[in-house]
Amino acid sequence: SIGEEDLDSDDDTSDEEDLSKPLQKEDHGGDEEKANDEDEAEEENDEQQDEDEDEDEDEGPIDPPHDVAEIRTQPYTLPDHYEWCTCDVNHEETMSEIYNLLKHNYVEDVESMFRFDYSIEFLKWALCPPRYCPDWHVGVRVERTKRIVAFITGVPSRIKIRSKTVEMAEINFLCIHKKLRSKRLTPLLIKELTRRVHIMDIWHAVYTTGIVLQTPPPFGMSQYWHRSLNPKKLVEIGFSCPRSTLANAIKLYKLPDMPLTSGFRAMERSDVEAIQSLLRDYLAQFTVAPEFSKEDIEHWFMPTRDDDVIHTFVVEDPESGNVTDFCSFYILPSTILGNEKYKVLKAAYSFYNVNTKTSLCQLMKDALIVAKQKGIDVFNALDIMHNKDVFEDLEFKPGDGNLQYYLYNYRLKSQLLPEELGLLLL
Ligand code: MYA
Repeated sequence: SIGEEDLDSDDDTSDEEDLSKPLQKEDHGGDEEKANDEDEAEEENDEQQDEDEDEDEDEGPIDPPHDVAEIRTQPYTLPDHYEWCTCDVNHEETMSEIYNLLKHNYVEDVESMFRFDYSIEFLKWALCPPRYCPDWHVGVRVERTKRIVAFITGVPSRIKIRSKTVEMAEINFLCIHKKLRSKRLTPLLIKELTRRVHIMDIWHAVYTTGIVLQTPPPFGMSQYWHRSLNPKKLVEIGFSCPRSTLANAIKLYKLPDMPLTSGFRAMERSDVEAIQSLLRDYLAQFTVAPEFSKEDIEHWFMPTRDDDVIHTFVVEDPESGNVTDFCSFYILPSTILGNEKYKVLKAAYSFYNVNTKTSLCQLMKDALIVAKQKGIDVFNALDIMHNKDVFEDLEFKPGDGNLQYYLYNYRLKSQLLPEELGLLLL
């Protein structure tokens, strides 16, 4: 039987039978799978035809939108013993199930030293932006035990690609229980989510992955850089290699106790419009970037009182009272795998930063200072937007993690450089 602890543990194999058999059977040609394949073949033919028609367009949608009435209303068929579920993010028990699935089975670094540990509050924030669609939070359960074993999500977003605005779904949190890997459940999850997105008359998506996928090719690639805030712990857990002595590292990474910029303070609700306008002007220079409504800004940037999820700081000009700059970062811890002394790596990730008056370097330094005050061990940033400009001065070091950017059903004429990317996915 599939006990709760069995599925939550990392190394248990007692439920192997229950979890894998039906899928293997279906893999070898069950009727339902065949029915799905036929649907798929038909859809692929359509797509190919449309692609051919659009051949000489070097940039834009690949497949034109369909009539929503043509989209199948029934979910795709899962292998025997599994069922789809729509995960209600406002349901505490469901959220703790998803949290546990991800905690034990989501993204790890290449050496399996760390695994993302998205908090429940983080997941709620990430999955419930304005206009979110509950149907796009898709899970797969074992029919008998109701255990969640796979997950994928989408949230709506407006993405500006050069001068065009495209309605999209941002896809994230694709996860399959370790014991159900390599059984081609992923294509089924993607197909079912695609159907649910299409039904809402949305025909494009954007997503990032740590690995390079073949089709479609990525439209952009970026690299993670890391700024040590707690060098002793980072060396002890094997995150950083000691370059010289620990004493030297501590000296190198020392930061002032308080932010340096006068007028630097936590964002308040009354800053929403200022941030929206600063961000709109700033993001205009990038080839691909989100467009945020006022509601979006409030959702994505406003720190919530009790949560350690998103932090935004503004610089309010002491003379004019205007907000001239802001920086933001989100908190995403990782489980440290197999370390006796430390269990959690507290990491902050740079989100969006806009400077008009303060230098970007000083603004980001203040972000490091407040992150350090919050007990963060490492501050991570991608080399997108203008981030690269501050890495050297602020002692960021390049990491071995890359992030690939993809668009679904949209072609760009050439691959973008990191500095042309103005989009950050969680
Ligand atoms: S990225 C985060 C992905 N999650 C993890 O890395 C967590 C740990 N890993 C796992 O849970 C599993 O290993 C996963 C694969 C689930 C990744 N994106 O089921 P399979 C293809 C897309 O036998 P498994 C994120 O969340 C692979 O190339 N496809 O494989 C964004 C192969 O296809 P093909 C992926 O190892 C997600 C097929 O799956 C990925 O058991 C964006 C094998 O399936 C990946 N990260 O499970 C999803 N990894 O044979 C796309 C493998 O064709 C969204 N594969 O090469 C597309 C837009 C949809 C919406 C459209 C709306 C209009």
